Amino acid sequence: MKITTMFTAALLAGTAHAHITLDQPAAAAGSSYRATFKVGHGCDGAATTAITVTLPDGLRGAKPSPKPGWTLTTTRRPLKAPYESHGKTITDELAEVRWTANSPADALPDAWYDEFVVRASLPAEPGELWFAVRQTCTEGEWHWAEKPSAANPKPRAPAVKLTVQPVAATAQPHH
Ligand SMILES: [Cu+2]
Repeated sequence: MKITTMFTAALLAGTAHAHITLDQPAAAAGSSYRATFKVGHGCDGAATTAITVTLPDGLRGAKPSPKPGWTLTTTRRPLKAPYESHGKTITDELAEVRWTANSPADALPDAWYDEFVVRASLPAEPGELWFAVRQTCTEGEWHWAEKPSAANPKPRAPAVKLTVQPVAATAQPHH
């Protein structure tokens, strides 16, 4: 009886416990995508003071949204394969975005909810993109960076997955 109760509780926690996820976990290849990272809780009750997102390869023209009360910092990395855009050769790309609360009063309490946004163009090829997210709190942190595997299908701190879908055959022509 006790074991059954614990198992049920764990299952409920698994569904109710939202971790960090995307508002739109799937989008069409080649589309302009608004990656909205949903932060539903802190670290074991502690308030969130920073969110750091590592972007996967393959996005183009990624731009983070600033947030009132949070300082936005970014790092860039050189591209393995530079490309042309608007008549310019693009040789580097956004690698990491960090939002840091300006003061304890700006931090996100465990009981509150907020969203952090990066806009980017998705790759032309369908597939999976994985974002690693570091969630820093007043005490402790989460590093959402584990990819599910056969050995560990439900990691404790999963990375954030975006499914890039094939463009539907019925899609409207580009205009
Ligand atoms: Cu969670």
